[in-house]
Order: sequence, then structure tokens, then C-alpha cells
Amino acid sequence: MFLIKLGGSIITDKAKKYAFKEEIMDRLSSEIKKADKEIILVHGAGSFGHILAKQHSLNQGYKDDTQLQGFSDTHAMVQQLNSLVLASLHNQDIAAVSIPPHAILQLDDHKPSKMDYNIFKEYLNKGFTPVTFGDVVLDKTLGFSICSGDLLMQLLAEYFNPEKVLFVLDEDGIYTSNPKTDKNAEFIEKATIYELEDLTTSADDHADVTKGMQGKIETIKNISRLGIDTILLNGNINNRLYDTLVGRKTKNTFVHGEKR
Ligand code: IP8
Repeated sequence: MFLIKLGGSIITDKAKKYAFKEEIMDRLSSEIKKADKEIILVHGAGSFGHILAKQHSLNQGYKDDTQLQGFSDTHAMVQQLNSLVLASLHNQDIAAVSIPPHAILQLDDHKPSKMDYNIFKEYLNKGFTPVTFGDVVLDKTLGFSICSGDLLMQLLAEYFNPEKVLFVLDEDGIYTSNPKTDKNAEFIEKATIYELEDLTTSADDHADVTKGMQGKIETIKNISRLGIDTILLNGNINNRLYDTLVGRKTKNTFVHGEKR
């Protein structure tokens, strides 16, 4: 089984509220279909979630009742993005089923407290493609907070032990620094978690309530420690996802999993 995250920056324009990149999503759906693998798909919230979540300080937990509308609006928008993703997968005859995190998972001070894995397992066993996404969720200590798609990747990797974990980004993979702001940034083709230890990345300019690339590196380290390989690849380039899924050589960053 492959565990794939479509980053918010690849399926939405993070600078523009509610801007879905339909053409890119449709191509990624067709590459997933063509590769014909067992998959659990996770997607980020992009401009459907981060802008609103920041406006209402949702990741800091409950402060006052004015946030309640913000919470439900944010949920409605990420659910809408999820419907667009599902529609694109359905157009390729992929039997994708939505699993909204807020209904199956609870956090406790941002850390996982309860999660229903069985629902993923049952859909997977019946031949469906479960699709979940970064969402607003209940939090035991904070009242509510945000569950990022990256946290879902970590939890699902831990439970399902996938063959590979794939992050589809709007960059070729990991660089020694942020390639959008540093022209000396060097591309990393292969790395171990030890090599990632010293990496400095800067957060991007857009509202990102879940730490962006810096958070992703942390997630990848945690996945690597499970002994699972992670590959980061550019979803803007034709067939990078397909080639990676079928094990063909293409440009991407390979992070070798090492159990610790
Ligand atoms: O885009 C964030 O998920 P991510 C979810 O995977 C919300 O970090 C609601 C902003």
C-alpha cells in the first residue's frame, strides 16, 4: 500500500482564497489511476483552510464563542476542497471515499488522543481508496485545534506500515534551504534522517497554521524512524507521481527509512 499526501500548495493556490488547481488535480488523478496501486490518499487544506484558520486563531484552541463560526466555516471549506478532490478521482473511475478527520479523530493539546483506524482498513480491504485531509478537530485540552494532513500521514504510516510514503509538492523535493528564496539552495536526491537533522528550512510566505515545510521535515523524520521510506516529488511535472509509484527513475528526494 502507498500512502500519498497531495500538499495544499499543489492542489490549491495558497495565495488566493479557495483557488483549486483543477487541471493539476485531474492530471494527478489520472497518474494515480494509471499506476493502479492500493492507496490511502491524504490532502492538505491549502487556501481553503489555512487563511480562515489563521484569521480565527483556531490552532490556539478555544478562546471565545466568536471562533465557533470560524471553526465551522473552516470545516465547510476543507470539506468543499475534499469534494473537489473526490470528484476528480471519481472522474477517473477511482472508487474514492471521503473520511473526514473531525468525525474519527480527537487530539489532546495537538497530540493524537483517539483515532478510528478501522474505518480506513475496512474501506481499503473492500477495494476502495480512502481519502482524508487536514481538518479542524476536537481537542481534549484546547477545546478544538487543527489536525494537519502531515499528522495524519504519520499516524497512518505507523498503523498501516505502507510500502512507501509519498509527499506530492510544488517543488522537486527537499533542498538544503528554501529554493524559492535562496538561489544557492542545493537539491537533495537521497538522504537519511541523520542528514536531515541539520537541515534549516524557512516557512513560506503564505498563511500556514501547521508549520509548512519545517513541520513536514519533522513528520518525515518520524516516518523514517518507523523504517519506512519516504519520497518527496514535484506534482507540477507530468508523470513524476506515476513514475515514482511504478518504481521508475525520476527526479525526487528519497529519504531512507531507518528503524530506531
Ligand atoms: O494543509 C491544515 O492541514 P495541512 C488543516 O495538511 C487546516 O497542514 C484546517 C488548516
